[in-house]
Amino acid sequence: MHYDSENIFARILRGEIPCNKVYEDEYALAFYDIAPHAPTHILVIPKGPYVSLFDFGKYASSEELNGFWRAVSVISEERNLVQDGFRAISNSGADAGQEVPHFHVHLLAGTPLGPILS
Ligand code: DGP
Repeated sequence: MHYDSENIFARILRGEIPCNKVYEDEYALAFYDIAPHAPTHILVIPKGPYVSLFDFGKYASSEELNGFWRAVSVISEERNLVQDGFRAISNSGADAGQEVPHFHVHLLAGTPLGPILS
């Protein structure tokens, strides 16, 4: 796994670039996407240096995995995404169009999102 420590989310984690923070704990940081695709569009990223969903699942410790996914649920509940529903997406690699090489989960909500697989 090659991790570019100058990617934009690494810089946000180090506080070098501001973000509109939604949530932070030991394992995860969440903030609003700069170019939202839904009324609510939150990005959740792990604190550790993982490029993609694949790398996160392969290399993160059980504690990091648990902490990150627990944070996703905490955020979903705190931001009232659960009742009406939300979509979680992670683009992994070139064919998925991943732009930022630090694993992240998009949480989209606030409107009927339509079918994604057809
Ligand atoms: P992806 O294509 O899955 O790698 O999505 C990257 C997302 O990151 C994209 O929706 C736009 C968002 N993004 C890129 N740069 C910044 C930034 O500097 N701040 C914030 N808040 N979001 C960013």
